[in-house]
Amino acid sequence: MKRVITFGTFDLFHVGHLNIIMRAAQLGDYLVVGVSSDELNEKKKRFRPLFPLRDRMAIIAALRDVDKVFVEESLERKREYILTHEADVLVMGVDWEGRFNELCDICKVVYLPRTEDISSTLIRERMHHPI
Ligand code: C2G
Repeated sequence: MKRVITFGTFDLFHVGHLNIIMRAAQLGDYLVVGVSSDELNEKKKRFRPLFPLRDRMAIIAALRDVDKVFVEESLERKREYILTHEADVLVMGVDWEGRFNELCDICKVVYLPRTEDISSTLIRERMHHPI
C-alpha cells in the first residue's frame, strides 16, 4: 500500500484546499494529513487561524479522501512525521518548492501547483473589504 502525507493549516477551508487533498490522494492508496496547530500557525504567519485546530481537524477528517489526521506541531519535524506514519510520498504545495528536498532519502517529495485565485488570505481580505 502506498501512503501519502501532506500538511497544511486549512483555515477557512476552501476549494484550493480540497483540490490539493484530492490530488494528493490520487498519488497513493492511503492519505495522512498533518494539520498545523494554532501555535505553529501563529509562528508561521503571525496570527492565529480563525477556525481553531479542533474544527479544522474535524473538517479534514470528514473528507472522503482522507484516511488519517494528526496535529503538526513543528515545521522541523517532517522527517519524524513521515517515519511515524510510514509515508512513501510527501505532497506539498508549490509555495514550499525546494524547502523539503532533503527528505527525498526517506520518501518521494512532490510539489503540486496551487489553485489560482483563492486563498484564506483573500477570503479574509474580502470579508474586511466587501465589493
Ligand atoms: N493550497 C493550494 N491552493 C490554494 C491555497 C492553498 O493548493 N489556492 C494548498 C497549499 O499549497 C498547501 C495546502 O493547500 O499545500 C494548505 O494550505 P495552507 O493552509 O495555506 O497551508 P500552510 O499554512 O502553507 O501550511 O508544513 C507546512 C504547513 O503546514 C503548510
